[in-house]
Amino acid sequence: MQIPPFNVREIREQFPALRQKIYGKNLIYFDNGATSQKPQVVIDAINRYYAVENANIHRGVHYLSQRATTEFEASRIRIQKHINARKSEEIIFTKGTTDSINLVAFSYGELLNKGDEIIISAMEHHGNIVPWQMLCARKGLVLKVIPINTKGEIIQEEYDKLLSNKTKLVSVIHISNTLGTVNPVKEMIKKAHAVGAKFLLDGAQSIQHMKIDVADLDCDFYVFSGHKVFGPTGIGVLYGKEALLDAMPPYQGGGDMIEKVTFEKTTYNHLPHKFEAGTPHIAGGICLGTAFEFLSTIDLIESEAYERELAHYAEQVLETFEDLTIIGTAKNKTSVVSFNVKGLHPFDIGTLLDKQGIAVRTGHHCTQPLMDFYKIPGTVRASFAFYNTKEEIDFFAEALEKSINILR
Ligand code: 7TS
Repeated sequence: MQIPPFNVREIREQFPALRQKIYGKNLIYFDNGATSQKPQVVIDAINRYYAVENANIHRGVHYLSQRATTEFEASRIRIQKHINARKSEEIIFTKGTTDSINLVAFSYGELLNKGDEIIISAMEHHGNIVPWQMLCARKGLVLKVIPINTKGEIIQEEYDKLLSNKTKLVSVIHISNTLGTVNPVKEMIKKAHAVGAKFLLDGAQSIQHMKIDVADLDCDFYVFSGHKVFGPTGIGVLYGKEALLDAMPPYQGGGDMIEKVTFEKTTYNHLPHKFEAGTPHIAGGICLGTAFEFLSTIDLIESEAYERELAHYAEQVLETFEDLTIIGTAKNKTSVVSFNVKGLHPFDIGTLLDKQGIAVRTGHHCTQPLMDFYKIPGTVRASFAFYNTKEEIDFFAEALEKSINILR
């Protein structure tokens, strides 16, 4: 299919949420790091599913069940193709990024032994910290943290020092949800493999901002949430290399994940079903496929460049403010601008921006250790998607100035 030229106006038209007014003001949605808005095709697909397609999957002889099964599995294949996985069996549907990481922490964790080491970075989301802490407590493993510099970049020399033959897994955020840093993960994956460790890439903030190719990256696991990539909430993906997923024990037991059950012994289903116990989020799975169908109509090389330009423009505008500090100044960054204004609390700024129709996130962004590193309670975060515009950033800057004047 020919991808049309990147056109923000045409893309915006597909997102009904962006047309609404909040407190009588045009909505400016700068909270895409938390969740993205949904295009009309995804909303229609959700309605259509529940109106006329609803049935349980992998079990019915009847027409609707077979059709839902076909669509659910077609979505898996669409996602496989989008991220260039070798097989659709390598795509496991989960509830989201957090669920995917917990699955790996439990199941891959079962293969690890006392004294084995796991490495994460200092800029991880709680979802990529706590599951490893729980695993370490359960199995007597050691969690190591790669430090970052004040720009918000992983210190590669420190990473090199932490890697050893004790390292069994490295789990790192691809793009920081708080700082916007794009980590040099391809090189980091190579280094992990050189000591025999596996690599999990937290793609919660990357799949919506760049073309992902898991074969090229050579990561062992890649995880993301459907709701941040223009799809429904409650659905997400764990990509894993087949041999690794095959070697891992099931995470949860129940229907669908079995081959044969007797009271004496149960054998498990093959991939991907081994990791999908119980009735999955069928509508979510199917409509996540629709979200990827939508993504396939967008030139992701162009949109990535456009989003970098938006973030850069926002930084330039914010730098003109007195007493404003941008948190996260990595050389390679995109889509996120976090900041603080001296003497003002992020929450107060966020509240006043909201009254002007602008949605930002304030607080620690589920990265409390990162806030501790910068010795701040939180930030105001504007996070962009390809449907945002420079005009919105200009309006945001005016609104910010008004807010600061009110608070001072
Ligand atoms: N990892 C990263 C990098 C994230 O940004 C998030 C969510 C998660 C994991 C967890 O995703 P979930 O869908 O399972 O909740 N990040 C954010 C955020 O920045 N603001 O709200 C949620």
